[in-house]
Amino acid sequence: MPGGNIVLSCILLMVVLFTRAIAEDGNRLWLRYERIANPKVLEAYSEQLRVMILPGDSPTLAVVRSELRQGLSGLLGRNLAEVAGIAGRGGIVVGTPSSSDFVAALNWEPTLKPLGAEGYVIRTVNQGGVRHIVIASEGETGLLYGTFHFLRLLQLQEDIEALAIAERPRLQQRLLNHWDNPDGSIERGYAGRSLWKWDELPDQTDPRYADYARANASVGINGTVLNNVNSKPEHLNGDYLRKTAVLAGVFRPYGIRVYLAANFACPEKLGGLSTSDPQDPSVRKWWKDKADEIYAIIPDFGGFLVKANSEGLPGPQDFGRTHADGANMLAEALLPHGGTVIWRAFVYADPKSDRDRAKRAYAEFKPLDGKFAKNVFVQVKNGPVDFQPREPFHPLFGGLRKTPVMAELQITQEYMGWSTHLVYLAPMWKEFFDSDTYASARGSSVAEILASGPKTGIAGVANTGDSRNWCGHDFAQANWYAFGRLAWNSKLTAEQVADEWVRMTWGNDPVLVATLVKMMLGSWAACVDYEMPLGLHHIMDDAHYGPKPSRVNKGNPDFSAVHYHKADAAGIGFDRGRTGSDAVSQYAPAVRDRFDDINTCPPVLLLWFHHPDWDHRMATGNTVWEELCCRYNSGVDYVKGMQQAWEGVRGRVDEERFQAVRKRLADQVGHSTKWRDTCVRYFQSINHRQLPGYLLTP
Ligand code: GCW
Repeated sequence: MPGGNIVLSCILLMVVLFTRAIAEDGNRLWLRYERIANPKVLEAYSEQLRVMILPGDSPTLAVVRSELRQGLSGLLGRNLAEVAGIAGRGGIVVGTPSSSDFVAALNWEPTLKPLGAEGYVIRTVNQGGVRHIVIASEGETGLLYGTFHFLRLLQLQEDIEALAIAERPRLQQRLLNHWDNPDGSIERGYAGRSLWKWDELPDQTDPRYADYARANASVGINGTVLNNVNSKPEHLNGDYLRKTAVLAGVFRPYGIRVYLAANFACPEKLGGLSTSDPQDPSVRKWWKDKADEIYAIIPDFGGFLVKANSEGLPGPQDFGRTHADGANMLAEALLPHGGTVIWRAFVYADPKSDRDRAKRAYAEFKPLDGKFAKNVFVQVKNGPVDFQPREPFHPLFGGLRKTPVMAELQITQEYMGWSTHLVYLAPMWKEFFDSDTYASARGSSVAEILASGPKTGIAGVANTGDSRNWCGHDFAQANWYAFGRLAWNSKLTAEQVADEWVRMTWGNDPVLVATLVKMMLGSWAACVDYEMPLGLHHIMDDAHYGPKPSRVNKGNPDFSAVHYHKADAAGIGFDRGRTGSDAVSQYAPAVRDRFDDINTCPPVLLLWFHHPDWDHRMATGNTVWEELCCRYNSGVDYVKGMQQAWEGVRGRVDEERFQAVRKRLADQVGHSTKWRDTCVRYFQSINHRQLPGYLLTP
């Protein structure tokens, strides 16, 4: 019967469309706004949230309105009426003292002013027996952040009966650094191609640009460096600037400023000058003109990020000048426009200057402390080598006392299993923030140092790409989220952040939440253990993915694994103590002494700072060799444990993401096993010790 076929086809089509509409491909990140399943919570919220008062229609307010509508209709399953005034119905009021009469009448300026344009309050206000929730700020960006905070409370199903929240970011500049190239590739990117479609810009804008900005705003990220620090001069030509201006326009309502990585040789490469010497008047003029050109089309341009005299990039030293000379020249060009120079300290000159690469950045930058212009940041990676699974904090934190220092964290997992391994990085970042530099008697943790002084900031090397779920691994989204949350407030715990992220991304089912949070919290320590335990570092292969402890580079020790682990028949580890490379002396005396003494050096950094005998007994009672084997093995066991735990949540999460994560966990088990076996066998071939029984099974 033909009619029957048509009906059947229609039904099939609807099924297909419906399934696609609810596709759980991770694209919605932590902003899913699923309808609240708990009837009690839903009822309480519905009671409280009847109307919405949000006067004004600036671009940022339009974003606030759309977010509130989308969030509330999703979470509550109904739309809130937007009304002009309170009329006996409780609701939500959003405004600055100038956009909203209601807010102005509250006379909250004394509270709002110190919170600044990005800070906000969320308070329950009782008026005439009716309760309202007021989100107020001095600035519209603050309203946007407050709105996301409020929606987060609902996503977490928090009690919203009597709210009294006041927030402000601890750091001013909270940036993502994209290592994206003009050809669409991403250096160390594992989630597809670049989000920026340079060939389509400026005429076409991908809807994902706004989605990207929205996700960043939801965690308080307020700036983005669009291009790779290994920067091509063309990024500053007129064509690219016009494309950049379009992106800046999309991001602006979300409180996000655009920055560009600048190639120091631009005056020669783009401008046709015969030099890029920062002392040359024509070079200085070239940069001033370039800054004027940029600000004419991007009035809120953030500034330049510069990698100079590092890994083959040009820089002021090519002309016999210092990093400060180079940075200050750019600072001078940006200053009239309010722009910032972010100058990277990731340099490791010539191994002949010092065999220990970990010391070279400090050696170059410490003497320049106090010589940088006011609108310059020095951007320092968390550790002194290069985003290794675990490093001690970089001695420039605390070392640079008169220079604003911005921390650079790596969200993309260059050395930690790319987007194949589940590795939640917040515990690592917390360890870094909490490290005491002893730079002064009080307030000397890395977090406190970052937050002090007139200019403060942090950057994270982005892990985003054009894959549907943004980050490749569904759990890698947690690192983007955690970076933003900790940049806003480094006092949050890794557990709190994981808990929030899991609830918003996967659901509020308590079994699910407990399982996923537990998996995440131990995953970084496990990765350190199965890759480079006890302070081992730089023993990976060329791709920075697999193990290669046997790697030798005769020409350059910086690229030799054997140079970093120094395993020999007697022992293992890089002696950086006072009688070794003396890297410890770049730290304040209290830190130096702690690292220098093998008995007080944290065991997790033992082989970073010392070269103990294989039979040296550790606090655990194990010898170094036993401890090393044990760590390698327990790292792999942890991954197997995650795999098992994940099987246990089947049915509690959607099948699509369940399978995607399941596949990656299987790969991670295989790959962590490869790390363990390669490294343990390699070291055994050097020390000829027995393998422990648990590693003997085939
Ligand atoms: O970690 C290393 C990476 C390079 C990177 C460099 C840097 C952008 O392997 O890919 O280049 O650090 O941070 O400049």
